[in-house]
Amino acid sequence: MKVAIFVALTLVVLTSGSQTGLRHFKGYQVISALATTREQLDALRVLYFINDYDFWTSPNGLGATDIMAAPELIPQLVQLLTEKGIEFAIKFDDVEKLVEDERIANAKASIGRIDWTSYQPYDSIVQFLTTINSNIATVSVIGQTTEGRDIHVVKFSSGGPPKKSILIDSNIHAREWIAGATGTWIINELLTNSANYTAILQEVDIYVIPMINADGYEYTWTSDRMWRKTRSVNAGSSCMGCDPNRNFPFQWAGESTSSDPCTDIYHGSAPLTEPETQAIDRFVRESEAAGVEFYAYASLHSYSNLWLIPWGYTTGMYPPDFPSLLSLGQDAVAALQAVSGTIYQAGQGADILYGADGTSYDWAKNHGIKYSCTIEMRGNSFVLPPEQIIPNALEVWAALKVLIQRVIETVPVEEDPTPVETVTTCGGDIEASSAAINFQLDTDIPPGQSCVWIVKPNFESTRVRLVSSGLLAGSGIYFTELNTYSGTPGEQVQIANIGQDYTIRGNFFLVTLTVTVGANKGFSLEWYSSGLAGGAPSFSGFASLTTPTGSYSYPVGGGEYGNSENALFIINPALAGLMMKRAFTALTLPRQGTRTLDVENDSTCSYDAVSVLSWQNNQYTQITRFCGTSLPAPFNLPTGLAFVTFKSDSSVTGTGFTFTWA
Ligand code: 0X9
Ligand code: ZN
Repeated sequence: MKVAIFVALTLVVLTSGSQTGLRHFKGYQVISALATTREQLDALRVLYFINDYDFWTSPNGLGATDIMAAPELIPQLVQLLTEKGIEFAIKFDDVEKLVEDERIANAKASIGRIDWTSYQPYDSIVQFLTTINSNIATVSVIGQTTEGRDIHVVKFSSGGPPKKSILIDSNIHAREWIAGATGTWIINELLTNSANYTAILQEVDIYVIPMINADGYEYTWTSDRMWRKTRSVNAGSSCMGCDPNRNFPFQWAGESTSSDPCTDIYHGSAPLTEPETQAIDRFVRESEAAGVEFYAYASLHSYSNLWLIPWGYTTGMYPPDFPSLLSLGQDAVAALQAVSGTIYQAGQGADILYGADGTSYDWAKNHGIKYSCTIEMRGNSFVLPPEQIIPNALEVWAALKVLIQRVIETVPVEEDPTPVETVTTCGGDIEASSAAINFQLDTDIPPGQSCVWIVKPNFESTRVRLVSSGLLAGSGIYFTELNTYSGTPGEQVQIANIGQDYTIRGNFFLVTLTVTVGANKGFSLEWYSSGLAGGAPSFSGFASLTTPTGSYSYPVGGGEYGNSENALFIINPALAGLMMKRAFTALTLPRQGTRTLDVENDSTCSYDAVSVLSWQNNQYTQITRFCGTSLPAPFNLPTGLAFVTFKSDSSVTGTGFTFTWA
């Protein structure tokens, strides 16, 4: 009896906030607000940037957003939601209880003896790492946090020269405790069941950084359970910390992050201001300098049950190999679900969650790490009951094993020794690992002529070489990468010098020949793809429009267009014959029969959009982009060569559009 009382008293001391300076959440609520219109979403975004509330999830697309509000701010939040007609539900009516329950559960568990039935403070994690003694694991320190805590990496390798490598990190965000617990669980799994991983470790090296934001994490234990950022000091502000997942140097400081140090999405005064983000950046670069090639990067976060794929900085933008990343994500979440039925969704980060600039996974992808992802693990809050640590780890590990397997299967391919296909026509659709374009080698090409070839190489890196050319100055051949998901042109290279190698990355190119004045003759060029498999680009609609005047309607045959469409229509009348072409005078979108312009409307056309890109000054320039139901005024396509792209997002459709040219 006495013993029981003693235990109870100890618990009170351990869990009493006032004794330890812990932030209280008495009366704090988490309100889940459902934006069903763009106007409602905009109202939530205004709140998001004001910083009165702690947005546990950010408002971006339509759907639910979790907002934590202090008791005194709840009435005005409720009033605003009601005024805007935003449906809401109280998800947690007392955050204090949520946090307190977790503290009690953890206090019962044996701090210091890490067994994944409780969460562990930083020191306990370090203790676990320092006891590692294994011939497949090496622990090293990759940097120190602002407050001087070591950031560790554990390398798993069967030895020998560097193998294809996978990097997993945890707890970029302090309050996402399940991340660090999963990171250490993975380390323990690889150590204690090493026999199961012998074959894997013959093929790859695995690096795990189990705790990046150690200062923030420690702070969540000692002071504020809902702390997200680092603990750096911001000059000129009393607010501390930077969101490390907005501090990476790709798309840094865009519109979905904040320059206010007091917000939870503060991007820092410059990219990589934080020692924690520097540590990752430096670790990757130094490893690469030592011969390591990272094929995958997985950043563990919580919550929402999502497998996020780049790009995350904005909706509708996709890396060229997005199809292969998406198919991996879908396979990974299927394997995850098979473990105990937990349902995850895989998709582009901004499309399925919200836009976030300067994130680690976008940075990693842009740096060249093929399979880069962010995993938002289980739960409906940052407080996941400790008895779910192991079930969560088991399913996430199943997903990560799919990732590892994909890396094992991902083998760079060498170039073909000679082109496997030869094309001699003005324009064409060339889907091959290599090809030669031999166009009018000995015959004149009339001034004004243009040709567009669609090139789909099967591998991600394409080397182009001009073998011979009779083109005069002013005429040119250009390889323009075109992103099949966003319909936007990427990198463009002019192939001008005979014998020079030009290397360009992507899965889909428009190859454009423009001939201006004089007696041009044709050319011969070859291109070879190599490296990693590209992932087949696909269009939901495609047309090559070569008549001097015409009209084209989409969807062909009427009805509504679908969700997630990406269509491409090339307007190049010169394809019809080798004659001087009339310049376009107008491209209009008239009503045709019962069809009007009808594309989901929003002020920036970021959901569904028709874009027109005209070839001028030797590049494809977007000259208009529209949505809604108001027809744009007619416009000129000065060179007579253009393309129209159409894309739709994952909800709301319309009856499409018609355009004419003359
Ligand atoms: O906002 C973040 O940094 C991540 N979510 S979290 O709740 N763990 O903070 C998500 C970043 C992933 N990318 C995109 N959402 N685009
Ligand atoms: Zn996070």
